[in-house]
Amino acid sequence: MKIKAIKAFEILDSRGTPTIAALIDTDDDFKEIGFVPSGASTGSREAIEKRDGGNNFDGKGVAQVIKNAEENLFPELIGMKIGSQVEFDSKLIELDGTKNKKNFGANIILSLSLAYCKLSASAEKKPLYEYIHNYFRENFFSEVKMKMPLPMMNILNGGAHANNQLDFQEFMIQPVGFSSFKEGLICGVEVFNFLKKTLNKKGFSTAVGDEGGFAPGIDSAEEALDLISSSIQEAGYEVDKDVTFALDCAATELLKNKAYVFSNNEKLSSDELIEYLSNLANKYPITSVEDGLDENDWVGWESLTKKLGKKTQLVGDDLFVTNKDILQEGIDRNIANSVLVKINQIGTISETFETICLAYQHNYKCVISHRSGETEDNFIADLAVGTGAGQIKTGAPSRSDRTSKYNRLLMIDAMEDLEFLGRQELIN
Ligand code: 2PG
Ligand code: MG
Repeated sequence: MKIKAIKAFEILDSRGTPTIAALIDTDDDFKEIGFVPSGASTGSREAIEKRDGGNNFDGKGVAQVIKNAEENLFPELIGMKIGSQVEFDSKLIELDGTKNKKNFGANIILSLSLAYCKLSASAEKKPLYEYIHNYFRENFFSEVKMKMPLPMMNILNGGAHANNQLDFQEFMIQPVGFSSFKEGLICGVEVFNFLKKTLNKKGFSTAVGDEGGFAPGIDSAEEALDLISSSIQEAGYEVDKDVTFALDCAATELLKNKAYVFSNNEKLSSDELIEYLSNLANKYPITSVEDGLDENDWVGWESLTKKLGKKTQLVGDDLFVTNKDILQEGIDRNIANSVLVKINQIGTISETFETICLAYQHNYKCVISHRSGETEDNFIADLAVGTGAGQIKTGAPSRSDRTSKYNRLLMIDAMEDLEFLGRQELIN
């Protein structure tokens, strides 16, 4: 099977911001589309998301990005064989010719890489997760097993994703005490629904933020965690035994002039923020902390990892930006113990595989993640299952951009007899 034609479209993400979908057509008439997500709190070393500037869509249009690729990139890809992701992605990287994909843009490149991966699965007449699994096992990490991921459900939103005073970006729950994905998800959904009731009763808004979680007008992490704790209990579950907490502090967004600045004007040094996080993790069953410190505060990250890394999953998002070279530096310096995996941070599926593989080789956990600006594409559900990552972060069970991933996982779970490890996926 070979590439016959490529067409790309300027479409909208879940925030109404333009993004790209690319359709690859083959000489066997198989066609697949890849849709590209987009972040709000981005790491500075992410691959470049290219935009047109100018007046349309407040400068965020991608029509020119597409036009440039139609003229200078697509013709080079016609006739390429389907089935070798590494070969295809290497060609994209070579044609772009820059380290961070700023020539054509990581957004157009990823749309092609995604569509190509889906086509390879179609060509083999395999479900996408199974194709990914086989390819990843044969070309990257042979010991991997397919499994259902433990969800990290972002049910209370703050930071850059909501219009409230809550400084940390994501207050997530992990249904750790269940023996199947479905039971875990049901628990998460029930807690989400009880949180709505709790917020209603207390007179808070139940409007939702970018990732489908509620965005009440509260301003402290403790208040957020207390509200979620009571919702867990009211839903009939036990805090810690059934459900634990995961935070994304997105601390890069908080750093101003060398201090972490909170909405109450409190300014914390790196050591003080580590102390605060450590106290929070003693008070509440927090099993995972993402971006607890700024992406450049590597000295701080060393102390944070020493202090919390034995008992808490410490996830690098802005810190590692799904880049294997940066992850390698982190591994060398004993920083964090887990990596957030976002396909558009690096821009191709093969490079995503490389990063996951490196993490596995060094015993770092992987959390497959959405972006705050998403589409209906549910590729990351298959990616999580196929690479056996063990965890997925894809928002609240609300808004179709988020539920499309959970729904895909529910279908995979119903079709396959895959293991689900719950708490065992986390450190200790
Ligand atoms: C994050 C993500 C996804 P964004 O920080 O982890 O939740 O947000 O896509 O805005 O970077
Ligand atoms: Mg993050």
